[in-house]
Amino acid sequence: MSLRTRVTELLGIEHPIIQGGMAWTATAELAGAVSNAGGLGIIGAGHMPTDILREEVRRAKTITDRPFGVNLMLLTPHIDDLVEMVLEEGVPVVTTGAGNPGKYMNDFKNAGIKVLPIAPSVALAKRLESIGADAIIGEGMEAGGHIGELTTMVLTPQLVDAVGIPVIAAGGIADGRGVAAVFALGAEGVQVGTRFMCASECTIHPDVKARVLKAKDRDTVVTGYSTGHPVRVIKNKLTRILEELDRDNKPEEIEALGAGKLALAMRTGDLEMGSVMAGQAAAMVCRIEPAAAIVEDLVSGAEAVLSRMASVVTG
Ligand code: TUI
Repeated sequence: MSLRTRVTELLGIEHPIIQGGMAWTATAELAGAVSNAGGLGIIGAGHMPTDILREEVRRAKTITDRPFGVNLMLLTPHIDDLVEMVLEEGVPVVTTGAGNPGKYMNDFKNAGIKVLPIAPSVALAKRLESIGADAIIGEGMEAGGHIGELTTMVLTPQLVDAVGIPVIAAGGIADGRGVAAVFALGAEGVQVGTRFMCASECTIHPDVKARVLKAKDRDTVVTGYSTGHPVRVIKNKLTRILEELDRDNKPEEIEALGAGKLALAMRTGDLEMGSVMAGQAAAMVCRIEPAAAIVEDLVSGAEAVLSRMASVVTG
């Protein structure tokens, strides 16, 4: 059995499982391993310098012959250079986050790149469909990192009703039950981030993996509402300081204090003053295992739930 949808068809992949393009976390090793396992691996660009991202893209090409993608974080100041590099390197798929990729859409389409923007709302998804997006990634606020306002449970069916292109659900999905649940809502694919943080091939600091494994249901918090770019992270000393600044409505100080803190967490393993971005599903991640085992578990778990549900229907 396998899960075949318009998303597997569109992307030329075996399973409709897309790995979230997490900045400072999703490097060529992880993306290549997910693509080799039949999903779609994504390299997270974040604020990465253009030449370093180019090296990541080239390394991914040596790890996998299968399609992979790059996530472009549209708030980064040198985004135009990153886009140009992605066009030059012939990256097959681009996902975008933290903004509207409209300005680049024609260039992506002319280069034959499949474009999967992340949208946290219906209005933005409709606009993106009208300018040529190939699918929409609807990300609920259960997700880690920069988030919108709506939950996956209410965002997904509204997106499915609003657009004709496939919807990929993201936020709070960490096992086959989550995959089956969003398929029930009409999604044709999933994007999973947090669980892939604990893939063996993920190159983040081992202390961060250990922290995710230890996470309980209420261990994440959203900070930075006053900046207009709220982010979900695991609670620590940094988030306690940020919450106070949020209460005092000091967005500039939050931006200043937040700079460089994601790398501090993911690369240095600073769990107290680093920004340990992870979704609510961190509490559901229980082991470190190869990316291929994660893809297999998501798919076989979803298949088991979906066939069990079909057998409940009688008459
Ligand atoms: O982008 C993400 N998650 C991220 S980006 C990131 S790096 C960062 N660090 C500090 C501040 C901000 C970012 C860490 N995690 N997810 C996708 C996502 N996109 N979530 C929300 C959005 C979004 C928000 C507004 C997409 C479009 C949008 O459009 C506004 C507009 O222009 O209409």
